[in-house]
Amino acid sequence: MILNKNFLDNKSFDKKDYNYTQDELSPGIVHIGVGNFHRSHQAYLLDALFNKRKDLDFGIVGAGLREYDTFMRNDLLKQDCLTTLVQRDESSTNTRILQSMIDFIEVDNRLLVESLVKEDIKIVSLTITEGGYYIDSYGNFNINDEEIQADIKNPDTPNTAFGILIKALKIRKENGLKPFTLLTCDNIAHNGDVLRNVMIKMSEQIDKDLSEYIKNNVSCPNSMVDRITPTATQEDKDFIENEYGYVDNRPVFSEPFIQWIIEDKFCNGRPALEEVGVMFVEDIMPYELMKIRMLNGSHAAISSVSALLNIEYVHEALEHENVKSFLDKIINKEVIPVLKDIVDVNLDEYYNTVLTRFANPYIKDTITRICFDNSNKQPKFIIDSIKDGIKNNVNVDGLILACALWCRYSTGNDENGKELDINDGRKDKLKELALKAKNNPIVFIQMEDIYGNLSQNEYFANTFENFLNSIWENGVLNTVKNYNKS
Ligand code: CS2
Repeated sequence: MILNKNFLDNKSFDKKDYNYTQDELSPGIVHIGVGNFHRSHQAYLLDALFNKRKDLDFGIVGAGLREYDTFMRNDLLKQDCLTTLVQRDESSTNTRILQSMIDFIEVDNRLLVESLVKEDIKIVSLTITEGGYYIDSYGNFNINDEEIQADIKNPDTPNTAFGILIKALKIRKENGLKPFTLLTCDNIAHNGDVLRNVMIKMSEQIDKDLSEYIKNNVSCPNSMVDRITPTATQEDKDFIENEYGYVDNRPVFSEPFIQWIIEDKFCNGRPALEEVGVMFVEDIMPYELMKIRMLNGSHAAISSVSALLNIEYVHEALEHENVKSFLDKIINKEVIPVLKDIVDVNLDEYYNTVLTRFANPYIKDTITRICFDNSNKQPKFIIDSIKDGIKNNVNVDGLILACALWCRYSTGNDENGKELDINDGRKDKLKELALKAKNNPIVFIQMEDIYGNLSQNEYFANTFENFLNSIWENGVLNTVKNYNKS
């Protein structure tokens, strides 16, 4: 039996814990990019709020633009848009059926625009990945990108998320409706400002008045989102079937930890998420820097070395003495010193929490997941820390070693010749350059779209070269050990 609306007939679930039904919700949020993270995070928190019988007019409608979204939509519609969320650590397994999503728009750009112009939609939230914002390595919007240009030339038949949002805002304006808030939930520093900039720059090329209107009326709050959410495995699906007797084709397994901090700028109302622990602040910058550089930065720092050492899970990476020391040294000596004057939080404590979360073996977070799309993650999670470290005269050798390890990883094979499962849109280019870099290291860091002009920095270029040479001559483990000892 597939999960469905009558799930409360299942004896495993207690009616007392479910204080609302999907039928009581009405659509208020369209979410673009319904993956695991959206469901473990935003959908979970809204479910908690609805369960307090608050703001039932903020039901989530799922949406997407890619083929992946069609599969997700088909699966979710078969189970009435419900999601089983299992939160796990060593002391607890907490299962809840989330009902906060009530529909999923067909993956068709025209239909998406139609949904976005409905008066009830007050917020459009997005998880479209770090690479989805067309920003270059200098942090600028790449307006010359082909897809963006195509939407600028044909604004009535847009294909990018931003073209679609601009068209919808235009129609709302013409129809005298309030605009929606654009709430990005991607791990990018100043994510709201980045999105706002894309919307303004792109609409300027389409319709100047509309662009002014967007600038003055649409809010794009910055936010910091956090919950580690690996992809569920077949074993996880089996767990649900064996434990509860139904099939969820899209269950979500996450850690118990959750955090969402948002700037309180909503142009068309918002749900009272503070009632379920969301923090609303005036300035998000310190929190996002802390999270992106320390948590995502830690993932990015250990990703390639762990893959090269044949480590399967994040918790196992932390059990590996040399990987753990490598990470400790990077965070304590290279990342925290740059952040400590900016962030008014105890960063040592924060790092300890990160380590405890990474050590959770019950969520089985894979090294493959944290290696995914590294070419979009390295710039935001590692290279920004390098640039700031250099500016502040902080030694960033370990972060540069992480770059050299990523270069070695990008060759596609480990030291035993085993093929690495590289999942990156730029995989072929990376491989070509990584192989060339064996004899000529600089070619890898000359990838301007990733490293900006860092290759012209003598310290960066020399250190990268020395580490890469050492990796090829002395091996991955010895190079890391030498850095740890230095
Ligand atoms: C991870 C994130 O993608 C990654 O490499 O660092 O997915 C991380 O697990 C989340 O941002 C946690 O909030």
